[in-house]
Amino acid sequence: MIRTEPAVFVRSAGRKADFIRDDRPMVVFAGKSNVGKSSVINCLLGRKNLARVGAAPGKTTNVNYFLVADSLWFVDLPGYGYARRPQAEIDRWGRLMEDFFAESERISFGVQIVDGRHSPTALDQQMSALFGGCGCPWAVAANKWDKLKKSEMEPNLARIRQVLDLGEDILLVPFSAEKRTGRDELLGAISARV
Ligand SMILES: Nc1nc2c(ncn2[C@@H]2O[C@H](COP(=O)(O)OP(=O)(O)OP(=O)(O)O)[C@@H](O)[C@H]2O)c(=O)[nH]1
Ligand SMILES: [Mg+2]
Repeated sequence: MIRTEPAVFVRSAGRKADFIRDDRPMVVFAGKSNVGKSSVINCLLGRKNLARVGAAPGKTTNVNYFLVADSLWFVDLPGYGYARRPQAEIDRWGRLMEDFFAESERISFGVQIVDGRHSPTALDQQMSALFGGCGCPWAVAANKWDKLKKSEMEPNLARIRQVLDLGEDILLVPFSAEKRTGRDELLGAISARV
């Protein structure tokens, strides 16, 4: 299992010139706004508020880099799909993601975070296609799992797998950043690839 300490915030990049490029493996976290990307990162790293958990959705509009145990990067991508954003900001997000995924050979492992309660959105599907198309190993975390009824669990997992068109080889982890459900499983998957 990878070491998760110490973890430090290093940089917030708003343009490609500021992306961090070095030889350390990069684990990339993506998902729609407010789905809990920052919370999942905090949970994996065993920290309370290293990646800032936003009160207002859509707050993380830059690519945020965290250096873990001096040996790998955790990268918090800006969230997508928050409805009430100005078009200019949505366009900026699109360009930033395009620039980021243009260098996708640098991604050692991708973690797509979806809301375990709901069917994935069209933007979630696009995100899956980006990870699937870039050739990097990746996994999906169905977050906020603590909010599901028992009877919803199996059907929701099946629906997420189907809507995102995940092959059987793609790991889908029920996750709760709040209860730490799925933490060991996801850390294990990351550890195997970095
Ligand atoms: N119940 C529950 N709430 C969660 C969980 N994960 C995150 N949340 C809550 O969801 C809200 C959003 O969490 P963030 O971690 O800020 O989400 P984000 O995806 O980083 O949001 P942006 O950076 O703004 O796109 C916060 O109020 C969290 O406390 C979870 O597993 N269970
Ligand atoms: Mg965030």
